[in-house]
Amino acid sequence: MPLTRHIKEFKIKNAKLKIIRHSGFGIIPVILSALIGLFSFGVALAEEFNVVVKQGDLVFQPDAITIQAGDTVMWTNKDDSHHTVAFEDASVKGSENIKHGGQFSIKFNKPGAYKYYCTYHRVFNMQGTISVK
Ligand SMILES: [Cu+2]
Repeated sequence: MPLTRHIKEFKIKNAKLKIIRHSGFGIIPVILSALIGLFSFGVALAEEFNVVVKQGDLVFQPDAITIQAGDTVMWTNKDDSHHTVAFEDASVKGSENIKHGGQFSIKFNKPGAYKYYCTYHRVFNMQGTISVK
C-alpha cells in the first residue's frame, strides 16, 4: 500500500511538473512576440534631436537637421550670451530669450523646411534649418 501511494504521488508530481513546464515554454513565444512588438513600436516612436549653442560660438550645432514629423527638437544654450530661436514662418512660435543653460523645445508635426535664426545674432548669420519629413 505505501508503495502504490508513493507511485501515485510521484505520478501526480510528474504531471504537475509537465503542466508547469508546458505553460513555462508556452509563455516564451508570448513574451518574445510582446518584446518584438515593443521593439518595432519603439522604432516608430518620436525622437528628440538636440541643437546646441556652444560657449563662444554664434552657431547652432548642427545648423541643419532632418527629422520625422512628430519628432521634437531641443535647443540648449551653453554659451554665456543669450540667444533666441525665431522662425521665418511667423506661424511657428519661437522662443523667448534663452539664457546660459536654458533650453527651448518644439515638437514638429507638419512636414516642411523650417528656417530659424537668433534675433540677436542674425546679422552674424546665426541661423539653422529643421527639415521635417
Ligand atoms: Cu544668438
